[in-house]
Amino acid sequence: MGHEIEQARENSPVVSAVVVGAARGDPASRLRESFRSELVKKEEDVVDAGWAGGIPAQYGVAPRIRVGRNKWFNLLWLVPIGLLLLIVGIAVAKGLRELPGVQEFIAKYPGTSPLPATAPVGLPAWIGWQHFLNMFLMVFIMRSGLTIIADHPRFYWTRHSTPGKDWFRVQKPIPHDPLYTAKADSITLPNGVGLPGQRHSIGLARWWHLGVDSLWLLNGAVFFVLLFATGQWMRLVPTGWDVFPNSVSVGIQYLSLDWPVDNGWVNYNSLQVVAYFITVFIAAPAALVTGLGMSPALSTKFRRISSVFSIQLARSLHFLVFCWFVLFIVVHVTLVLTTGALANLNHMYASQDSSASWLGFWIFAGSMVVLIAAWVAATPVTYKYPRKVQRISYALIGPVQRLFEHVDSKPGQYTEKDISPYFWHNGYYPATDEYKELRAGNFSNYTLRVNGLVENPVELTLEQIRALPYHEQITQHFCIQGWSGVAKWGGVSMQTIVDLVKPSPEAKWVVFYSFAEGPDSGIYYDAQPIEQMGYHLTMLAYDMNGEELPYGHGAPLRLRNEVQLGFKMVKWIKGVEFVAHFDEVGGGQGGYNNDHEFFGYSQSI
Ligand SMILES: Nc1nc2c(c(=O)[nH]1)N[C@H]1C(S)=C(S)[C@@H](COP(=O)(O)O)O[C@H]1N2
Ligand SMILES: [Mo]
Repeated sequence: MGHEIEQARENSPVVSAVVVGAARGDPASRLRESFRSELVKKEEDVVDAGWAGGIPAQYGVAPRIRVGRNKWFNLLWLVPIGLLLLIVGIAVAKGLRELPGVQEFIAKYPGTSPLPATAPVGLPAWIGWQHFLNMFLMVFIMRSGLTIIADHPRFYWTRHSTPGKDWFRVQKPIPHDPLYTAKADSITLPNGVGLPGQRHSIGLARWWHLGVDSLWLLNGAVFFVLLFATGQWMRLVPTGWDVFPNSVSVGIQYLSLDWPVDNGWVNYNSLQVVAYFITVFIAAPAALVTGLGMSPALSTKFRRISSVFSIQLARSLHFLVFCWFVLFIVVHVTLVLTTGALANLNHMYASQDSSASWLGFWIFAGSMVVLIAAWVAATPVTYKYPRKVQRISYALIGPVQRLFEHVDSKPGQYTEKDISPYFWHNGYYPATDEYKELRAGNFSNYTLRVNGLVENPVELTLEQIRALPYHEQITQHFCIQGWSGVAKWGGVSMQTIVDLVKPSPEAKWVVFYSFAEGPDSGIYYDAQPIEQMGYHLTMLAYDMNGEELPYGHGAPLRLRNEVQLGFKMVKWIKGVEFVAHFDEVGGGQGGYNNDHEFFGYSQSI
């Protein structure tokens, strides 16, 4: 139904009520004037106490899981409960081993499945290197991932991010204030845990996360190739059903504290094989797939997949993959160190089968020194050289981000029944007298100025904008912080504006200026590639969910560009300027958050 209206209105001829502002008595020179004089010229180049408007630290609460409708279980209880279960488990396992049936079972399934005759013996040096690189890179991936979570410390199962429907939170319940923002909800992480960890340092955390991810994936790809080229895969992939009874047998043996005799140099026990298999062949690929599942560009392009595998499902599963890795690391390290540490370290770090030599231990110790030094240095170095961190990471992940920007956004539409019952607010509300007066006058004196490198600059009243062909879309919003929501947006397609002003060939970027200032003063703005202005789902909205765009969501006019993250969708727009390049505007990074908080300008993932 909605789409039919949209079609009908889009096919209507351009209404001729559009006139330039000069007709309303404004001097023609104003029409050419750029709002860039209201921007802060400086780009941030360190993170210090005054950074991001001096956002004060705010700590969350202990992690909680929702049980039923509104009961919350504090996960710290898992510590005593886990200890209790361990003690009970040990007692039960010890008892079991007294039973003749269990003894027969363990004799039949001692815990190790035989390997094919062609399986390689021993661990070559490349596995040691890959193991170290994998561990080293994962430290930064996991820490920066925690900082990303801390920016919206809640998980949901559906794309609606409705308060009270979160299944996990590290933050208090959402307050009833209707204008509560997602930024206000963000939390600080204890020093040394997150990367960087300061409250709302998600811009830098994402550079770490995505940049190191690309190295981790490269390391993983090399690992997979070598695994299959050398036959080492046979040691990690279960090849018979007996892996299950053997795993149970190993479990009972471990729990009864009478451990199986292992020879990891030749063959892992079945529980190890299962754990390694899950980690290498399920968890690692799942980390990639669930990570990509959060991309606005890919979710818009592959809307059908995203309808089922929504950003929030992807985000929740991404977090559960993280939990698996944490659990794996804790158990793995504990067992490596308690089941013949010297031999185990010799296998992995010195590629030799010896339980007497200390070589493996010393190489391991050296690698730990490197890891801990990097761990300690990462946050302070990031605060001191944030632009370097950004540049290095952008060199790694930028090509993929730019590639995904060119996807077709058209499939990304939803239907009325998909509209979210709650849509988060975000950003800094406009506080200028100019905006307050306009709002008090119901925006009757509002004008949108569209100028820059165009043939026909215009200044349009809201009435004139409303007279342009109507465009409507039901689409999903992806905030960089992690929440999402679907809404119906009504207004004018950016293509209509482009046709009206006729950009000159030199115009390559389009800058949107807001009435609202950002936390570091200067008005909010964002620059976007001109190519995306022609996308079917790029529009200026003055309606939301069938009503006038509310104050909190950007009245009277806000941008929608559905291949991008939410921070690019400027609210309370007062001007649009076509420019050759954004480096001449503001701090030169392509947007307010880019100048001040190290966000990137191609944020398709
Ligand atoms: N002027 C202005 N526009 C802004 C912001 C802002 O701080 N100032 N925040 C952005 C961010 S981070 C998001 S996620 C969306 C949120 O839009 P909503 O409040 O309608 O959900 O607005 C974007 N537009
Ligand atoms: Mo956002």
